[in-house]
Amino acid sequence: MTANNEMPKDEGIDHTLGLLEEGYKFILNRRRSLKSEIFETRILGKKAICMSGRDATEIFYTPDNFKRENAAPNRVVQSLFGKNSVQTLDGEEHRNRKEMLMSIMSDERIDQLKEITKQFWEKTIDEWETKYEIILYDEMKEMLCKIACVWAGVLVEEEELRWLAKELSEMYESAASIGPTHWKGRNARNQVEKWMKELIQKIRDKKLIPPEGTALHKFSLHKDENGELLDIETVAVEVINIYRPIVAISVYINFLALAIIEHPDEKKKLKKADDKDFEMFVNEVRRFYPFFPFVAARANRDFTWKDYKIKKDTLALLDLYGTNHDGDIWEDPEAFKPGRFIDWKEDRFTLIPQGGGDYLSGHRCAGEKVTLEIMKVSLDYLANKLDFEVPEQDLSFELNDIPSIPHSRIILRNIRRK
Ligand code: HEM
Ligand code: MYR
Repeated sequence: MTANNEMPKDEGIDHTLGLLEEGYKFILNRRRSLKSEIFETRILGKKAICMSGRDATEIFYTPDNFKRENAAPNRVVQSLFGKNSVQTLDGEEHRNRKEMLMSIMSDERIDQLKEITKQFWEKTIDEWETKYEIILYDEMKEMLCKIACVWAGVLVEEEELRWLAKELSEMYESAASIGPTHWKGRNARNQVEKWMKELIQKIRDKKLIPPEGTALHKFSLHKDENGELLDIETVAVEVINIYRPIVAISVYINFLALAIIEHPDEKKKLKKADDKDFEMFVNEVRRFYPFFPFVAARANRDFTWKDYKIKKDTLALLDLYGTNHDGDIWEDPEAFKPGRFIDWKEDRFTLIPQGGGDYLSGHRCAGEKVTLEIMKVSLDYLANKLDFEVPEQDLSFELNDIPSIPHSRIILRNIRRK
């Protein structure tokens, strides 16, 4: 083979419709039919290469191979990420911004977050015990929004909190939608950014002083690579980058509940679980269930991979869902088996529901530890500390709905502490 090999092609004029129809399996289906971990396609009228699997993930996250400038679709920037957000930065600017984000992720701050999460679970259960039934997804969005507010450093009134939880969830629920749903997300971003900017202005004017070490405190005072304070809009975008995804953990908590409902044998094993057992279960939920489908970047230079030439600026989509379901990496990938992680040698390029590569310096999710810890605490409550009934409902979820959430949002009835 020479480096001039022609890359396998997804024939046809445009495959946006295919993406809408096949959702999370769009890349995986083509990887299988074209028998290649890399292929070319056309989406939204543009040429893109799709990459999947462990080697692809390593290439994608090797520093300087890919850049984020001009990579994410505008609709995703306008709803999910925010303008000039860390997700869209490269080089020194990214390094400085990422350092700011990671400065609130110390072990001590994560331990505080675990404590806050436990306190809110206890409070929320008190409320649930007075109710006939609850919709878990809706309850979790509000509980996680409260947790985010306390952890990030600013308390808000109950009514405002309900509003905030709704707007933040619309941002991630609408990111991949078209039409009115998508506009809901853009509108939500505009509203929350406005609200957040007022809060940050008060902090800068010393009318409000959030506790030291919190996101609001640190980000409001952070200096960029030129030694300047960030503009208020950018601070708002990055604080929202903490609040919004914490609320989004509600989707994973729905999948945790679904997993224990559908796998009672696995639930039983959690009775005497230690941290490692909880982590294995949580990792299998993050591997198995769909959430973030793929990430986008552009080639930062001309290079050759697997004998295919990739030209500078080519748009590339890395398949997160497909890599998590890759039979070359995972034995029996379509089975839900937390036990597969018992001897797992941690690999930054295989379990990639929240991106791959280096946690501190690359674009990998800044909130992966936050997600793991909130999920572990929540799993202990759902599996071990509560009794509930699961009334008849539609627990199914769609692989062509991005993000996918079980249809019933999970209704639990007669909840009692054990
Ligand atoms: C980036 C997924 C939770 C903050 C990402 C990326 C993914 C992801 C796929 C992109 C990786 C890349 O661009 O290569 C998720 C999922 C979550 C979650 C599925 C589950 C709810 C969180 C939480 C936080 C957070 C809880 C904050 C507390 C971020 C930030 C980035 C990011 C700031 C941008 C990192 C960068 O570009 O350097 N996440 N995430 N995420 N996530 Fe998360
Ligand atoms: C977050 O709020 O950052 C975490 C969860 C987001 C899930 C969003 C799912 C839709 C993303 C579509 C992205 C396409 C990227 C090119």
